[in-house]
Amino acid sequence: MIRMKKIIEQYVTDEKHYLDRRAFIKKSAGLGIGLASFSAFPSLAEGVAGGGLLDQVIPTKYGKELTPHTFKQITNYNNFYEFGTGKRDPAKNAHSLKPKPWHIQVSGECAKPGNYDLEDFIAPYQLQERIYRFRCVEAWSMVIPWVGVPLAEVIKTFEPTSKAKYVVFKTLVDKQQMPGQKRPILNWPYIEGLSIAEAMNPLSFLAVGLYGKTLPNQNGAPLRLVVPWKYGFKNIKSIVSIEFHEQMPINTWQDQASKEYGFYANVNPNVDHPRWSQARERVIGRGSFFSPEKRKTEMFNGYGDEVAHLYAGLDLTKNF
Ligand SMILES: Nc1nc2c(c(=O)[nH]1)N[C@H]1C(S)=C(S)[C@@H](COP(=O)(O)O)O[C@H]1N2
Ligand SMILES: [Mo]
Repeated sequence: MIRMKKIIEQYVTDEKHYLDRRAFIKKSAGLGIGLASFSAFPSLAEGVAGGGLLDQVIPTKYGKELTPHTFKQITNYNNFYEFGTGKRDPAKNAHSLKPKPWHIQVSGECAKPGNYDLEDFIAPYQLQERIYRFRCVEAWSMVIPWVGVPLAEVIKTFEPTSKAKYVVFKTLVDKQQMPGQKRPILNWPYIEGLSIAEAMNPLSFLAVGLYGKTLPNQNGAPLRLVVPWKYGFKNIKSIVSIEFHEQMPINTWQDQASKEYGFYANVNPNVDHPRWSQARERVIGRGSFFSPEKRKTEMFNGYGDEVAHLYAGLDLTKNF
């Protein structure tokens, strides 16, 4: 119990420092002081995987008006079936994942395929922070302050050919590190994909951290996709493979239940899941168990200005 209390206090402290730091950066920006990054704070020089503070993260315009959920909420209510199907299982079990060293295999329709060490993979890009809304298909939501790089920049580096119409991502398969894979709950590896146009959209993000620190294992360390206008299941975790395909892939949840989950998975309050309404969402940690706080779900999770054009002419009731 005491240990647990210690850990929780640690989280709370970290978060307070983080928020103070943000306020400081905002103020400095207002005064025209050129503080361009978090680099005034000590770097643990641990790189993007290893559990430390991330150095040189620049703030962005994304989500400035949003209030993030706490570190504790974001890291203790998760979906990550490789570690169990309960919401608290990932926090309990994901310590067996070893996010360092980590390699990413890039293959398929591109000019620069290869097997990259994560540090080299991420090194060319400026790390930035984006606060995004996150909406799971199960009708709950959070607000998460990610650190990462725009997916478009990464994709350009690998020079996809004209045949590349889709980007496909795969999660690690390793029964030792991911004990949930000992059972065929899903067809491992977990697979997700985006059209090239979706992947090149400025909102698409590859996260290596949250709250200014490297990603906790339960949130998909060391590298996970973040596409905030889509349901949570598109946000594939612990990526080891990025492939450029000519054909649309069958993503994991479509493979599980194609009548309930499709390829697009755009957040849409007007198209219900066959078993529940998508009109509203339960905001994690707000309200009480008996009377949870709910908010109206927004079309494209509120990111319509940025992404609606991608789906012009597409029947979203059929392409769910
Ligand atoms: N590899 C993998 N990625 C995954 C999942 C999973 O089970 N395995 N769950 C998805 C679902 S359904 C959701 S809602 C989000 C949850 O992300 P979070 O735990 O960081 O909030 O991860 C997505 N990515
Ligand atoms: Mo989800």
